[in-house]
Amino acid sequence: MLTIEKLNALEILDSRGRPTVQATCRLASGCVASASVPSGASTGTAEALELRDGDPKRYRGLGCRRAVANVNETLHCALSGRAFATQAELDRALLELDGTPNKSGLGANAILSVSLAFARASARQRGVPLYQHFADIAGAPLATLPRPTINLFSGGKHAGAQAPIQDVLVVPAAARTMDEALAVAFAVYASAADLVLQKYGMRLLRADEGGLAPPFSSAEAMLADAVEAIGAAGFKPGEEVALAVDVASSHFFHDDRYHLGPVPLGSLGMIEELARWCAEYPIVSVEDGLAEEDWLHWPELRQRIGERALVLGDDFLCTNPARIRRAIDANAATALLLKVNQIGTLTEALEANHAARFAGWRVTISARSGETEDNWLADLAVGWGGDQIKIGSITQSERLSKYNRLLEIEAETRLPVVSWPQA
Ligand code: 2PG
Ligand code: MG
Repeated sequence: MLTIEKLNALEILDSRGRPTVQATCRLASGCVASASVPSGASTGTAEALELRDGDPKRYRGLGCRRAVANVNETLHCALSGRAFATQAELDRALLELDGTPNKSGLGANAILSVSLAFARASARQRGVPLYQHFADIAGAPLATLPRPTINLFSGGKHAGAQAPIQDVLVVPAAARTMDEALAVAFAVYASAADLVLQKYGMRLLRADEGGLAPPFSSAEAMLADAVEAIGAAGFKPGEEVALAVDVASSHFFHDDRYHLGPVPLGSLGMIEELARWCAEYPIVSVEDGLAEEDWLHWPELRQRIGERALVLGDDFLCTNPARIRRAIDANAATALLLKVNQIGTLTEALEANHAARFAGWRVTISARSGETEDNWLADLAVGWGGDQIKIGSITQSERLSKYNRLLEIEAETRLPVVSWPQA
C-alpha cells in the first residue's frame, strides 16, 4: 500500500516565465517526490481547466496561487493518512474531490501535479525507475523507445502568427538509436539556422519551443525550406529524414473557413491542400489538419491522406477518451497526440492511450509549449510505449531535459527506437 503522509505545492515558473504548479508527495514510507505540470498556448477548447488566479495585477492574471492552495489545503487535508493500492485509486479520489466534468473545482493543474508526484513517489517506494513504473501501470512490458519528432520551424500561436501553421518537425526516420536520432536532428537544425540567415537575414529568432521563426512567405515555404535544410545537412529527404506538420488549424479557422493563405478555404479545399502537401513533400504525420469541431470532414481527411501520413488529433481529441471513442467510430483519425494535462490525471490519459491502441492507432506523446525542467514525459513515453515523442526543438533546457532523459533511459535499457514510418 502507498500511504500519503503529506502533499504540498509551490508556484514555479514555466519556460515562458508564466506560473505553473509543482507538487511534492511524501509517503508514510519516507519516500518523497516532486513533479511539475506544463501548460499549453494553442489549447483545445475541450481541455480540462487550468486554474488561474485571474488577478490582472499579478502575472497578468496567470498566477497559480489558488491551484497551489488547493493542493496545500483541500487535497492535503482530504488525502493525508489515506492508503492507495494503485495510481487508479488515487486518481479516482482526486476526481471525486474535484467533482466537476472539466476539473474546474480544484484545477487540472492542481490535480495533475498530485497525480504525477504520487506516481514518482510510488516508483521510489517500489525501487524501480519511473519508466518501469509507468510500464507496470499500463500493464505492458517495456519494448521500445519512441521516435522523436523534433521542431524545426514554428509559426502560429507559438511564433506570433507570422505564418499560419504551428510547427514543421523533422523525423529522423532511418535512425536506429535515440543517440543517432538526436545527432541527425541537430545537423538539420544547424543547417536550417544557416539557411534562415542566408534567406531571411536572421538567425536566432526562436519561438516558444525553440523552433526557428523567420517571416516565411507562406505555410508551404516552411515545408520547402525544411526539405532544403535536410538536403543541406547531407540527408535524403523522405528516406533518412522525413517531416511532420502540426497544422493547428483550429487557430486559423473562422466563419467556416480556413485562413491558410490569401484565399480562405472551405473544409474540402483544406483537405485538397493537405493532400497536395503530402504528395509533394516527405510528410509522414499531419496533426490537426482540420479544426477541432470540423467532425464532418475528418473522415474525408483520413481517407485522402491516411495511407501515406498519420492523421493525428491534438486539439481535435484533447486526450479525452470520449472524444477518442467518437473519432474511432467515425474513422476520423489514425493517431492520438497524448498530452496528460489536457485531461488532468494519469489514469484518464492511460485510458486514452488504451482506447487509441485498441483501435490500431499510433500514439505520439507530447510536451506543451510551456514546459518546465521536469523530465517525467520521457519516462512516460517509454513506459507507455509511445510510437513518437514530441518535445520541441533541440534547444532550450526545458526541452533538453527530456531529450537527455531519453538518452539516459537508452543507456540503461538498450531498447531499440520504434521503427517508423511504419514499414
Ligand atoms: C501542440 C502543442 C505542443 P501547445 O499544439 O501540439 O507543440 O502546443 O502546448 O501550445 O498546445
Ligand atoms: Mg498540436
